[in-house]
Amino acid sequence: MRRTITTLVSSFATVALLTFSAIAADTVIGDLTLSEPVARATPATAKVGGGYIKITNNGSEADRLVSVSADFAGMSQVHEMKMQDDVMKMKHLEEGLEIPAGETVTLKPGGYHLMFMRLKEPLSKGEERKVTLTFEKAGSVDLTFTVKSLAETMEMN
Ligand SMILES: [Cu+2]
Repeated sequence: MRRTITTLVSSFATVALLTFSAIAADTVIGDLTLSEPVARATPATAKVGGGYIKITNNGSEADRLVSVSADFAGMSQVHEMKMQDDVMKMKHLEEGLEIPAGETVTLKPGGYHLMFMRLKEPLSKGEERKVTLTFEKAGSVDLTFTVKSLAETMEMN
């Protein structure tokens, strides 16, 4: 009898742990799995900020991240950053960002990213901010982005 109770208690503890870790769990929408949504903290006077996320397409057809919106920014876009004539340049991906079937596309510093423009207020470390991503096939999804410091976001890979 005592053994049964112990087993019960430990399985309750396991459930509690799983529930707790689910707070930062991946978001699944259609064939896509979205993980580690992070926004970069901004200085008080900054007018732009960046957002990063991992998008995995588990389906058999490509999808496309077509738009992003956030109520803390006047305008949000999907950007690509790359070297052009020895200069790092940012480009608005007007036709969106393709997420090929069976692949993971990572938005991170120095590459693809979400650009929050005309910021209405600074983004501060530790905050959680709602951002909506819209995909051509999977549709729209609201995500909670955790705001991290510049140094923390530079360590992402
Ligand atoms: Cu940008």
